[in-house]
Amino acid sequence: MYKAMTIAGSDTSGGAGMEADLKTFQELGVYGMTALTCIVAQNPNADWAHEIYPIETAVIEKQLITILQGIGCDAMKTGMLGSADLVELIAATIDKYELKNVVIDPVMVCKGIDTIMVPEAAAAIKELLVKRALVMTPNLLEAAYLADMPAAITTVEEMKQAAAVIHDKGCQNVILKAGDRLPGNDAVELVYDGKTFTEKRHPKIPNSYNHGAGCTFSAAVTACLAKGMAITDALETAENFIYAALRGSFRMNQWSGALKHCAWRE
Ligand code: PXL
Repeated sequence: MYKAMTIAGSDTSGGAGMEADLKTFQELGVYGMTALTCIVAQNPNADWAHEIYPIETAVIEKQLITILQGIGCDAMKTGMLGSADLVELIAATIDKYELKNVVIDPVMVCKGIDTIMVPEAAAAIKELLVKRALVMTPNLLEAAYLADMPAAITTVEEMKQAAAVIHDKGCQNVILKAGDRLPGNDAVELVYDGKTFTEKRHPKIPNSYNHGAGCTFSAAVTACLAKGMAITDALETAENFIYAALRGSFRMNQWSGALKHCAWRE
């Protein structure tokens, strides 16, 4: 049995965070384990405001020991990391256990809010996790931050510039997700492995809900790496998985919808 670990927050609504990661691991036939970093509750009496309740770093360390010392894993990913302390712990853990299949989803922003949520954690990710990542999956905002670009990324050319800088900082494979944020009919992903820029395009899916799409995509890459797939094959599978989940996405309530994680089987 191949095993994957996610270090992520709980999205109580079930669409993103460790819930998305576990569903994705399960769908792809990989045994999932979690080190929980925070609990996010959505408030239906306050317009679905996301309330974040962090878990103490010492408790996260205990969970990492359970998984890594007690069991072992074939690949890992990170999601919502709320403090610089936690990022430092994760960097030290990657080194201590010599983890190789490391997928860093640099969750820094939440939908609708285009500012970095916890600046100290984001700075620590830039300093400590970029260079330890086999794969990183930033969105446009996160990529601009990680690449020290002064303005928002609005073109594929700027995506390439950002990917090159993030690669120079040590991340071996950068997957920059524009999602539906660039103009035009296509959702674009740019992959850079230090040699070649590969632009991947899929038609935007009208009326889909993409809450949790970033978590799900990076979890699918992680599951595929855990199974020993090469990076290019892992990306291909993750793309098929996420686009099926988006096509099957459904409305949860007036604020949000969710992906259909089992759609790829249909
Ligand atoms: O999609 C980003 C994200 C990651 N992790 C958790 C979340 C969210 C967004 O809501 O709740 C736990």
